[in-house]
Amino acid sequence: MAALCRSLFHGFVKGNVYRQTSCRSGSSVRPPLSSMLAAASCPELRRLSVEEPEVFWGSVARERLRWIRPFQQVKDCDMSRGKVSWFLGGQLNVSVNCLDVHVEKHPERAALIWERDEPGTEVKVTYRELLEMTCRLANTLKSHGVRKGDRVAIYMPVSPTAVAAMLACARIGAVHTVVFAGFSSEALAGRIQDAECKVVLTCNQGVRAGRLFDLKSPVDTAVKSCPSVQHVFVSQRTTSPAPMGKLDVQLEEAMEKESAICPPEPMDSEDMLFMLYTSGSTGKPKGIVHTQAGYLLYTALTHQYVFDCQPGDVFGCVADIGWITGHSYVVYGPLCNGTTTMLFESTPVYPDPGRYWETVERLGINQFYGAPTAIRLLLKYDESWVRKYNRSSLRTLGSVGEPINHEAWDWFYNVVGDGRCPVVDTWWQTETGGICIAPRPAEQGAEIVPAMAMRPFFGIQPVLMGEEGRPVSGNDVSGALCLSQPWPGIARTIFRDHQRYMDVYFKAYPGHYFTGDGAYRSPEGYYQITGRMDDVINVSGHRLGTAEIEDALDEHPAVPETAVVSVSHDIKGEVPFAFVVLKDDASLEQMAVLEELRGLVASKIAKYAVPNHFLVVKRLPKTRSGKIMRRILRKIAMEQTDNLGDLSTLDDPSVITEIIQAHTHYKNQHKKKKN
Ligand code: 7RM
Repeated sequence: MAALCRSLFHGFVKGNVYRQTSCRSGSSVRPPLSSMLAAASCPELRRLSVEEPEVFWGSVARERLRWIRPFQQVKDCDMSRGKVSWFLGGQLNVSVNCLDVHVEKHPERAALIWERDEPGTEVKVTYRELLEMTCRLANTLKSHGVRKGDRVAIYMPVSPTAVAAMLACARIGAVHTVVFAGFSSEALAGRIQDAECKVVLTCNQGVRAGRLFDLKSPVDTAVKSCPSVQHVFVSQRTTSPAPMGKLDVQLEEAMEKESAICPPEPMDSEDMLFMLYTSGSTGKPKGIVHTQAGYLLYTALTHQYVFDCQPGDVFGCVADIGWITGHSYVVYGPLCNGTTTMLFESTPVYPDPGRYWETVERLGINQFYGAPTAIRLLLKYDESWVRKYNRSSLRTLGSVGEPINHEAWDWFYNVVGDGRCPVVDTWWQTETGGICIAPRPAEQGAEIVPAMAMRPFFGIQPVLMGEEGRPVSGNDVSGALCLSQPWPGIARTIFRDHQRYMDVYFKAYPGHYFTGDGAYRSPEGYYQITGRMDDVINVSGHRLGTAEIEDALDEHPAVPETAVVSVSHDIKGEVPFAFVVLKDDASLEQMAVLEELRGLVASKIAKYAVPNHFLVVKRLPKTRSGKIMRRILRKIAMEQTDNLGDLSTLDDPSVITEIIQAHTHYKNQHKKKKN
C-alpha cells in the first residue's frame, strides 16, 4: 500500500505545490476567533486546539454562540466508552443562533438564494423573512401536537420551506430527519418507522432538470406502514393539485394562520438536534445522531476557516439537504455565520453544461462547493461552457464526497478558478458532523497540494493504524484512518442503538474513532484519503452499503444468493457490480429476472443504487467459514486477475476459474452490444 501511494502521489507533492501568496493575514480581516485567541497565529491555534482543547473550544464556544445559560464544563469525553459530551450545563437554541442574532444586526441581508431549476428565476429570502417563515412553521408543528424531542421527517428537495422546516424543528426542540427526496417510498418508510416520526413534511411535486416528479404519492405509500405518523404537511411546489387524504395538511395555508413569532425552546447542549440515516457495511442504514451546541459550533468554524468565508459572502454549496453536506454547509454552518447561502434545485447540466458557472456569475458566488462526480462530468464538455461566464466573484473552490482525481482537480483549479482560487479537498463524514481534514488556504503561506485533503482541522488528531492495530509513526506511511481526540461535531450515537455505535466506530481501535477510510501521510505530513476499507461504496458521492443492495436482490424468489462489489466508473467514481446466483431453473437471459432485480433495488433503496452490471455465476467464492470473498470478486470485476491476492482461506479454488470465464463471456457480450 505504502509503495503504491508513494508511486502515485510522491511526484507531484514535490513538484506541484501551489502556495497562497495573496492570502489574508489572520485576525485583522475576519471577526476575532475569540478575544483571548485573537492574537494567536493559525499554527498556534492549531497547537492549542489539540494540546488544550478545553481552552480552545471553551473560548470559541463562548465567543461565537449565543447562550441562554452558559455552560459549566467544556467537555466530558471518553472515547474508549463511546461517551462524548460538550458544553455541559449550557443551554441555547440553534435557530436563534442561525436567525435572530442576524436579524438584530442585518435583517435585510439575504439568508437564502433559492436557485430554482429554471435559470433566472431565483428567489431571495432575507434573514427577517426566514425567521418569520421558521416561526410560522414552528407554530404550525406545535399546534399539530409536535413537542420537544418528537421526530419529524422531511421528505423535500432543497427549498426555503425545507430549510425553514429544519430550523422550525430546532426552534421548538423537535428532531428532524431529512430523507433525500430521491429515496423510494420503502426506504422512506423504513426511516420513518425507525425514528418513529410523528409528522412528515413533503411537497406535492419536485422539479429537476425541467421535469416534474411526484413526492406526495411515495409519502402516501410509505405512511400506510407507519402508524406513528399523525399528520402529513404538504407544501405546494408546483401548481398541480395533490390529492389530500385525512392525514394531510396544506402547509402554506396552515402557516398563514399562525403567528410569525415563536419563542425559542431552551435546549441543553447535548439534546438531539437531528438524525440522518447513512449506510454502513452491514445491516440497515443507521440513524446518526447530532446534538445542538457542538455540532453548530463545529460547522460554523469549519465553514469560516476552510472556505475563508467572510460576513456578507454568497456561499454556493450545490448539495441537497438530504445529505450531511446540505445540513452542515447549506444550512447550519453558513446561517450561523450570517452568510448568504444558495439552495441549488437543479443539476450541473440543465439547461446546459454551463449551468454552475452561469449561476456563479448571476448570483455573485464567492465560494463554490461541489462533488468530484459533477466536475468529472463537466470537464468532458468544451471549456467555453465555463469561460463564457464571469467567475471573478469566486475566491475558494471546494470538493467533497469522494476522492478527487488529478484531472478533475486540475480542471477545477485551472479552468473554473483560472488558477486563481485555492481548491479545498474536504474530507469528512456524516458521523463527523463537519470537515475534519482539508487545506486552510486563508492561512499565511499555506500551501495547497493537488488532490490532497492535507491538514487536520482545529481539534482533529488523525492517527494511521497499522495491521497489528498499532499507530504507524513517521511520514510516507499508510494505514486505517482514526481520529484520536473527540471534537465537538462528532455524532453522539446511533438512534436507539448505542451498542452499534460502539461496535462500528470504537471497537476496532479502542480509544479511537475509526473512520472506515484508509489514508496516506506524505513526507510533508499531509493526509491523502485512499478510500473505504469496508463494504461501503461511493456512487457519485453517495454512500451505499453493498449489503443493502444484496438484501434487496436476495428478495427475488429466483435468487438464492448475491454479492455486490464496486467497480470504477469514470464519472460516478464507483458503481455497483452484482454477482448473482440463480436457482437451477432460472436464467438471466430471461430478461424478466434482470428487470425484476433492477426494479427491486430501485424500489427498496433508490434508482442510483441499481447495479450497472449483473453477472450470473453458479457459485460465489467463500472462505471455509462461509464468508463471501468480495475482495476477489472485485478484482475479477475490475479485470485484475493476474494478482488475486491471498487465496489461502478460499474453500474451493475452482470457483475462481468458473467466475473468470463467466466474466470474460460477459465482457465479450457487452462489447458486441456496444458495436
Ligand atoms: C461528507 C460526506 C463519507 C465518506 C467517507 C469517504 C468519502 C468524503 C472525501 C471522501 C476522499 C474526500 N459524508 N469521502 N469526502 N473521500 N476524499 N474529500 O461525503 O457520510 O456521505 O460519506 O465519503 O469514504 O468515509 S458521507
